[in-house]
Amino acid sequence: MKCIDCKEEYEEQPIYRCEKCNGLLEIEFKLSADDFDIKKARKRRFNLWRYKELIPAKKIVSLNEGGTPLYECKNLSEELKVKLFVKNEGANPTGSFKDRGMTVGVSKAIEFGKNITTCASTGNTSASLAAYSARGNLKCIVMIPSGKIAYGKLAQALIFGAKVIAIDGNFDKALETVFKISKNENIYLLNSINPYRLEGQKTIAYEIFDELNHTPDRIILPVGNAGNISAIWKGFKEFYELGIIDKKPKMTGIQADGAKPIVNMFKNKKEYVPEKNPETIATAIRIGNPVSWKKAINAIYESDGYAESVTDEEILNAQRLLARKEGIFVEPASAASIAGLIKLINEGIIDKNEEIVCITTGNGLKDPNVVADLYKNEIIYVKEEDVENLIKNM
Ligand code: AN7
Repeated sequence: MKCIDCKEEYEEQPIYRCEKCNGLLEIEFKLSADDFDIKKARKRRFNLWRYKELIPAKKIVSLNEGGTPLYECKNLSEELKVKLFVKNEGANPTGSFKDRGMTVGVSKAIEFGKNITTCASTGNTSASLAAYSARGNLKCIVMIPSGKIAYGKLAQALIFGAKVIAIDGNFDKALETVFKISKNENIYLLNSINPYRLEGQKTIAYEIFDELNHTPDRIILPVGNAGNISAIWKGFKEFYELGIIDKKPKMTGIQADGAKPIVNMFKNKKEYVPEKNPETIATAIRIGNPVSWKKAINAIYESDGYAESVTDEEILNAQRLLARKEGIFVEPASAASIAGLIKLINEGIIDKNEEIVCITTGNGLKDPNVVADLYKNEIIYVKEEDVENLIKNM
């Protein structure tokens, strides 16, 4: 483990920040082409553990995560005049990319001899941690912002048997609270500040190359706590260092207008300032003080990428567009990537014919209420005897 600021190195151990300067930690490999043979990996089953030589954990707890589909979106590509792929992370076992981090993180909790896991969450992290903890026979405590998590995610945390604590306050407040309880030595903190989580999530990059056989021009994804953009960038950098790829993509992060501290920093070339009262319909990314902001901003600058924000209306329009043009149903936060794509095309930041992979991070079924409310007027109520007439006039 290495501090991204002061570069202090640590043996593997359950710590979350640099003990010298409080900086973020990262897992560093000394990589050489002899350690990992992509041809050999490709003969294995298509899931995250195909890349086991590059993952610093033993596969102790798994639900067959990763190996998610990369869809070529012909209809939207034609409409938007780019070459668009969607990597649908909603196809993971609990319906979000968080499962990639949790198979590694919960395996690590067991390696470190912990018996309780915890996290603060806007929903998906808690659903995933609860599932992997159940499978690993660990107790699990999750802190959620009261009333502000999507119904499907809450249902998951509850059915998997986590102790669900609803905090009167937002995600940022919940995160402060779990930091305090994770000083207890039986407890392992599995928010994305935990660098092992990112070691699982970086495999999104590996898989994109694995399926395309080359690097796309750009990756677009929603940014909340900023772990995933950092993780995916790390994955591409590692494949580059290993000589597997000779080009890296532009990392492009999308936040919601009501929760955009990283976009503000990028666009105004200013210091990082947290957003005190984050607000958006995309509750997954309703985060005002993203813990990994520094890793994320590094990823954006190093990759010549971009950061943009979108309105709730743009998010909901993109959610509908992706569903109706491509048959892919994603939760609002995930639709932010498509909304961001459209905005950046209109702004001229994205060139025509660019090859782009949008990461749709969570399944649409996570948040059924948003859709049920918006589209309830599309239901056609008729008497049985009137159905035939209605169809004739369609
Ligand atoms: C669907 O579950 O932070 O930038 O506590 O659920 O890596 O935080 C969720 C985040 C994007 C943002 N899309 O990823 C949580 C939580 C979906 C998400 C993000 C989240 P990061």
